[in-house]
Amino acid sequence: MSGAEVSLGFEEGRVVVRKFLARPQHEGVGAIVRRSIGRFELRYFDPFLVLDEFSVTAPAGFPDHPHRGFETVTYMLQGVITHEDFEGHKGTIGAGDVQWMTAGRGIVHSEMPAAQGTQKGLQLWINLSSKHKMIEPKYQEMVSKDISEATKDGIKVRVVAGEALGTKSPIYTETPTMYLDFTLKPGAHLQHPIPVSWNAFVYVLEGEGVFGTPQSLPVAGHHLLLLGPGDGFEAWNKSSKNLRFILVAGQPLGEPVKQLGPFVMNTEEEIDQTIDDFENCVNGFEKAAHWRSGSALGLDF
Ligand code: FJE
Ligand code: FE
Repeated sequence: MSGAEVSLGFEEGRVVVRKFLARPQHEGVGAIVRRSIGRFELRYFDPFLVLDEFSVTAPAGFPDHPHRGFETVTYMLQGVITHEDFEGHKGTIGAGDVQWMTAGRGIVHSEMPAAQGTQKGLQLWINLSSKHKMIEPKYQEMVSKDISEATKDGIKVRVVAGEALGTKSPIYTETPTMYLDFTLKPGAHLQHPIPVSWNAFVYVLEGEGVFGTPQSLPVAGHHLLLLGPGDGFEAWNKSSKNLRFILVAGQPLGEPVKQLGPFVMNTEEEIDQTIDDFENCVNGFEKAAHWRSGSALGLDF
C-alpha cells in the first residue's frame, strides 16, 4: 500500500459514477417534489425506492393514502408537516426533526402542511426485505434536539441513522441504513467510511461541493450523486460558503421489486393480493374502512 492510501484511512475511495439534477414535478395534491431516485431514468437504487425533495404550501399536501412493503423517512428542512394515520397516530414534525416510519404490512395516512408558508424536506423510501414486508407498522420520531450532532475540523454532522465522528443514532433501521446530514465550512475536508457492500449516494442541499476526488467539478444543490464501489468517501468544500449535503448508504436487498404506486412487493401476485387487501380492508388495512384524516374531513379549517 502506498503512503497516500494509508493517509486516506481507507483502501478505495468511492467516486461519483452518476449525477442527476432533480427537477420539480407535481405530486400528491398541489405539492411539488424534486424526485431523484424513483424517476424514469433511475427506477431503483437498491434498497432505495424514492428520494423526493418536497415543497408544500397549504392547501397542497399528501392527503389520505396507503403504503405497504417499505419504510418512509421524512426529514424536515423548513416549516412543519402534520401526519395522521388510521390507527390514530398523529404528530407534527418541524425543521431538523425526522420521522422514520416502517409501513410494513400497511399504513393509511395523510401528510399535510401545519403552518402558513412553504414546508420543505426530504422523503426517502427504503425497501424492506421479503421477510420484513409484512411486519407490524411502527414509527420512530426524533425531534431536532434529540438528533446527535458531532463537530470536528469545520465539519458538522447530524446523525439521523448510523454512526459518524464517533456519534451513534438510536434509530433502528429494518434495512441496514446510514443517513448523515453534513455541513462543511469553507476549506473543510471530509473522510468517511462506508461499508463495502452497501449502495451509497449524496444529495446536495446547499452550497457547492467537490465529491469523490479532489479534481472533480463542484456540484450544487438539487443534485443526486451515485457513488461507485469502495470502503470510504471524501468530500471537499473549496467554496467560500457552507456546503450541506446528505450522505445515505444502505445494504442492498438483491430481491425482485414489484411496485404499484405506494405498494412495493416482490411479485405480481403479492401486488394483486395487496390491492385485494386494501380494497377489502383486510390483512393490515382493517382500519381503512371507516377512517378519514382530520384534514380530509376539513377539521383543520
Ligand atoms: C405517495 C404520490 C405521492 N413524496 N414527499 C403517490 F405524492 C405520495 C406521497 C409522497 C410524499 C409525502 C411527503 Cl410528506 C413528502 C412525498 C411522495 O405521499 F405516497 C404516492 N403513492
Ligand atoms: Fe405517505
